[in-house]
Amino acid sequence: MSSKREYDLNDGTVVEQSKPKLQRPPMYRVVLLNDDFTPMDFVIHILETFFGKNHEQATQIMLHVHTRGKGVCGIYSRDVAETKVTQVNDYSREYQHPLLCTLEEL
Ligand code: TYC
Repeated sequence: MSSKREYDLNDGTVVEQSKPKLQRPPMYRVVLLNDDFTPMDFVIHILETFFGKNHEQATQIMLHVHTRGKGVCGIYSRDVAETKVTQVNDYSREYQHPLLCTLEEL
């Protein structure tokens, strides 16, 4: 008996093809965390500058983080997500704000 992936070499030897085992690369949520000190306008500026949000979207995300504790800025490949996290945290520190940005695997 030989299935789609099996080939009989006619001497009883059965060769089985391995199944293709491709996986999509994991994606990551870039998340902002709330704190009591970073000004709301600064968070909105971050969302506009680093995440391409318009003013209305940025305001909504900022308010979501402010009331719920954290919120998603965007979903990216690992490389892009890590770069955004580093850029946002470096930029916040440059302006002496404690704002924290982090990533979560989906
Ligand atoms: N909670 C901050 C304030 O009241 C605003 C804020 C929003 C800070 C979102 C961080 O990720 C944040 N000024």
